[in-house]
Parts: sequence; structure tokens; C-alpha cells
Amino acid sequence: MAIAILIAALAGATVALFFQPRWWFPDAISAHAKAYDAHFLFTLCVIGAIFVFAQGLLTWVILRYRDRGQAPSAHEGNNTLELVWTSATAVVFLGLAFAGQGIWAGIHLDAPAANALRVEVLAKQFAWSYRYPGPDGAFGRVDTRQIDDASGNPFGIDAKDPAGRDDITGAILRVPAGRQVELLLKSRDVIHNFFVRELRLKQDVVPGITIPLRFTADTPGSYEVPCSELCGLGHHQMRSSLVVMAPADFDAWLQEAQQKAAQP
Ligand SMILES: [Cu+2]
Repeated sequence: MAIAILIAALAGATVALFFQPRWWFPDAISAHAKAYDAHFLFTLCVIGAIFVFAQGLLTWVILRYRDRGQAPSAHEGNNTLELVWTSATAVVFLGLAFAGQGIWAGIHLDAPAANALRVEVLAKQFAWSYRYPGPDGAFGRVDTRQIDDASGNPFGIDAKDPAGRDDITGAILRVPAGRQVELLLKSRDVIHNFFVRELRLKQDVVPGITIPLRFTADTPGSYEVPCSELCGLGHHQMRSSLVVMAPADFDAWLQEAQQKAAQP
């Protein structure tokens, strides 16, 4: 009897926690993030209803068949019921996975927009660096032997390549609101993870390969970019910012950065 009450109370408290806004996601800042949230909420409602039903059933079974001093009896089970709930679980599970497929594919499989802003993201123990191609639209050649953090060249941009002379590098990711951004994620050492909560995006950064990641942020503001893969002793301090700017502000910033980069 006490166990039945405890189970019902725990199930009720668990469900109640989902109805308070205190511990919830921060506001979504892209269409993808909003679609992700809608799908998350839908999934939560479906599995929440099943959870309440299952816990209610468990409570009822404990109450109905509790020990009243009668002799124990054996039960053979019910194959039809087993078949029904196993197939129902499979249908719900696969159905939800297929329903969410489009949201995932939009980020990873759709071709980038023609005017997408391309930014190279370099992860290393324990910092993020960002590189913009400059007015020529081309990233300069890199050479691992020219990597020099102390003189501000974490990418190893080859000084001999003219395409690299106007490249803009920095420790903050600045992007314009409303325009698609294509990040090219690279790691210099171990596996890191690029994560922005407000974009609902999380992507491993793997040494040896370039991983594209696309998003269009629509709300100006500053958002944290913490490394989300334990990458060494300094992992906790590997964080930077994503700054989403109004398009005019971004253009002004880019122009100033280009002028600075053009100076010898
Ligand atoms: Cu890291």
C-alpha cells in the first residue's frame, strides 16, 4: 500500500516539474531551434502520457493484488498483450524518429545558401578561434609549421599566400542576424565540441576532418560557446561567445576588421 502511494506521488512530482518554467531551455534564436523545441515538446507529451499511464497502471496493480493473506497463485503471462505493447512501442519510437528527421537533415544535409557567410572554427586545447575569408572571399592557405599562438596565428595562415593576407581572425564568433552562416569546424589536437544552447546545436569537432555546420540566427545578442567534450585539464575554461549582430552593425564591424587586417 505504502509503495503504491510512493510511486503515485513520485510520478506526480516528476510530471509537475515539467510544468514550471524555472528549469527549461533558454529562448530559441533560430527557426531550426524553434522546430527542435516544438518536436521536443511533442515527444515529451507523447512519452509523458505513456509515463503517467504506466505509473497509474503500476499503482493500480499494486493496490489490486496486494497481500491480503490469500494463497499465492501462478500466472502464465499473455502473449497477445506482449505483442501489442512491444509493437506499439516500436511504432511510437520509429514514428517520433521519422518525424524529427527533417529537422536534423535541415542542418546537416541541405545545401548551403548562395550568400552564406563562411567562417572557419578552430578548436584547440583550450581555446576557440574564428577565421573570416576577408574581401577576396577565399581562405588563405594554412601550413602547420607556421602555427604560432603567441603571435596570433593559431591557424598557421601561410604568410606567402596572398589570399590569406586579408583573412580576419579572432576569439569571438560574430555573425549577422537573418543570414545563413556556414561554420567549418576543425580541431588542432583532440576531439572538442561546438555547442550553442540557444541554437540547439551541438557538434563534435574532430581532428583531421572539416565538419560543416549551418545555422541562421535571428535574435541579436551574446551567447556562450562552451566546449562540450571533455578535452583535457583546461576543458572548463574553453569557452567563447557567439555574438549575433544587426546586419548593419555586422557590416561596420567587418569593414573595420578588414581595414585592420589590411595594415602590414
Ligand atoms: Cu575542448
